[in-house]
Amino acid sequence: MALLPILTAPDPQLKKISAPVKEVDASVRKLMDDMLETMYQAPGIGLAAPQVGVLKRVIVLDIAREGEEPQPLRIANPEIVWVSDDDATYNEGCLSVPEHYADVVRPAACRIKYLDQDNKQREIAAEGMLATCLQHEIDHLDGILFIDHLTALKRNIILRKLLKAKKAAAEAAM
Ligand code: GNR
Ligand code: NI
Repeated sequence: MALLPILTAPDPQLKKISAPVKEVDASVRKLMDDMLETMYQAPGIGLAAPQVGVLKRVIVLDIAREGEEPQPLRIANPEIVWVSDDDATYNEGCLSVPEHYADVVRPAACRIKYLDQDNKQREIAAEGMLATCLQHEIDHLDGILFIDHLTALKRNIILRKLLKAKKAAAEAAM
């Protein structure tokens, strides 16, 4: 296993659309395992391949709480096949938008069709935190960050702060 560097906004890679995997083979399984290790270490409850610079439709999640049995999910080519009419609001964060949090409204429940780590077609029904997190991760595969669900004003305030922090970090490294 290996830790992968996590890209932060603004970064053009995070705006790109990722490509489906042909099948979940050993190399995709290794990517999933490296992403899980990176996610646990961050720590985070989800991670999408484009966040580590890999433009493939692969996501991993684990919404188990600390002290609970880990429940890693390895997902390729996720497709939302149903969303509920009712919405839910969660205060979201993102490893690619460090230290910023905002309320995002999304469908409260959803059903996702995907390929698991054994290349097997599966479907899951999700609600609550898992539904939010799945939609957040699938957004990443289409170049969408949670800040894209905010007003342009709020988004630009956050992006300017992130850019400033990046410039300061680059300056400090010289
Ligand atoms: O760790 C994460 N926490 C989180 C909290 C609320 C809604 C979504 C998330 S996902 C985030 C990790 C991440 O950036 N995944 O892309
Ligand atoms: Ni994210």
